[in-house]
Amino acid sequence: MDFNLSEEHLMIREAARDFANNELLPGVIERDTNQTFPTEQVKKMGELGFLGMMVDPKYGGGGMDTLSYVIAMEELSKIDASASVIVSVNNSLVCWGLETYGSEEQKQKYLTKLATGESIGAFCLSEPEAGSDATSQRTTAVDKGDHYLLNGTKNWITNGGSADYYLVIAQTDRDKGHRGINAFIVEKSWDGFEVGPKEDKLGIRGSDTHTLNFNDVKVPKENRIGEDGFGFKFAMKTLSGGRIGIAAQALGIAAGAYDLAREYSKIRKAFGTEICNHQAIAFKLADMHVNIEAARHLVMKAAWDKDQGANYDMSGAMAKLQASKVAMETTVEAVQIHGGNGYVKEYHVERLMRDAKITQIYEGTSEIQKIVISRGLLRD
Ligand code: COS
Repeated sequence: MDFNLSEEHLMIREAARDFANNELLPGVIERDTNQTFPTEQVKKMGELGFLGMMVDPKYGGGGMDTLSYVIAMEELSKIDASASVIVSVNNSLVCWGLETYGSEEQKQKYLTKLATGESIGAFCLSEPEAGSDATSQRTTAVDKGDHYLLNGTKNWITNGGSADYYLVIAQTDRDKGHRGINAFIVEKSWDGFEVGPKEDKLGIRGSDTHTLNFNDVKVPKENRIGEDGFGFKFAMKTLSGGRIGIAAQALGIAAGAYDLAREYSKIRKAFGTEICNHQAIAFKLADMHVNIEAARHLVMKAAWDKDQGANYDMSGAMAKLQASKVAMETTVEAVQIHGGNGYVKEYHVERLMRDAKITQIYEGTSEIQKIVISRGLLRD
């Protein structure tokens, strides 16, 4: 075993850290307050290769491994989780799904633009009545010969208003249950596609989350991903990798809050000394550090599993379950260490605390991760 990062991984960490501090930190509070999508920052992340990190260079990607991706996700998320979720969705849910299961034509037409950040993608599985219970898709895609007719509503879609291309999961044959579900590539400009209201969220307020409506949208047959009926498995397989990205995001939120709390504890004085000299604070820092380091090992193990070609359903779920719990606990403690200042936007930790909560909900709630883990444990 080797716990050292390679030169290349260290360089990626440095590049992501620099970008986060120089480009994401300025204006992060205002973007959160005003729910402003980080358009300029996303453009730059595309230029630097953060939006298609793992995609084969022949499709415009960085050709990197999953470990590189989680390292970058951690660094970006320390500063701006709204920006990092855009990175995560585009890399894990959209580019990976297309590269792994898309046809050559689909890759040439869509992946080449998504991997470079020229276009942005969204992943549309959740519905008003199909969140955790993902097989209960109400959106329909009726087979009309040379095209499908898509009708329905998708909810809580990250990049909902800003994406160009949408991977949409829909039911084609209800009698076949989950085996009658398909996944499609839908273009924003198509007739009948409508971006609905933007959500006013607790956290990750810079990312743009929308309801989407599909009213008789004609989707050409060649835009179906994989064989007829592959859509549910496509969604599950893609989400398994997405969960590693969100686990890395949660890790970054926790690590960012810990960094701020530690620095603050070294300058804030109470009872005649810096508060880090009080065990009440020092022990909190010790707990935070241990929890973060343990979560980091789970995140890296899941990434390593994926890079080895091993099954990562369970390790990804474990990483997300634990890292999101640590993100929540650590950010609450970081606010506590900051005292009154922790409740004030200027100190960043209140935002990180609000941002942390979604990591226990999206791409599978913590309860869903426990289903995946426990089924995995009891399978044999
Ligand atoms: N990879 C490949 N196939 C998978 C899979 C995976 N990770 N997980 C499930 N499947 C397959 C199963 O093998 C099964 O296929 P077969 O019947 O051919 O064997 C099929 O998918 C249905 O699986 P299952 O019977 O386990 O479905 P359930 O309805 O019990 O649901 C959970 C399984 C709960 C794990 C799934 O619905 C889920 O992950 N829900 C959460 C969805 C989610 O993350 N929503 C957030 C939206 S994105 S922000």
